[in-house]
Amino acid sequence: MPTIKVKGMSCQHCVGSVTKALSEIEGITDVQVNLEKGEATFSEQSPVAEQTIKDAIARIGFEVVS
Ligand SMILES: [Cu+2]
Repeated sequence: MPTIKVKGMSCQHCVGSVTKALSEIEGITDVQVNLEKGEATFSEQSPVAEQTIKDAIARIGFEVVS
């Protein structure tokens, strides 16, 4: 499963926002966000461009760091 590092999450509300933003991307399912690690993992049902993920996260005020 792909794992991304998300910068800026501080509480369960942030986790909810990131989970929702990722889940809404076409092709992404099974999103799991770990607040302590600052990580999100997910399944890709179809290939998703890295930029699409970065944009979705940036739109809600967080940053994907790699
Ligand atoms: Cu928060």
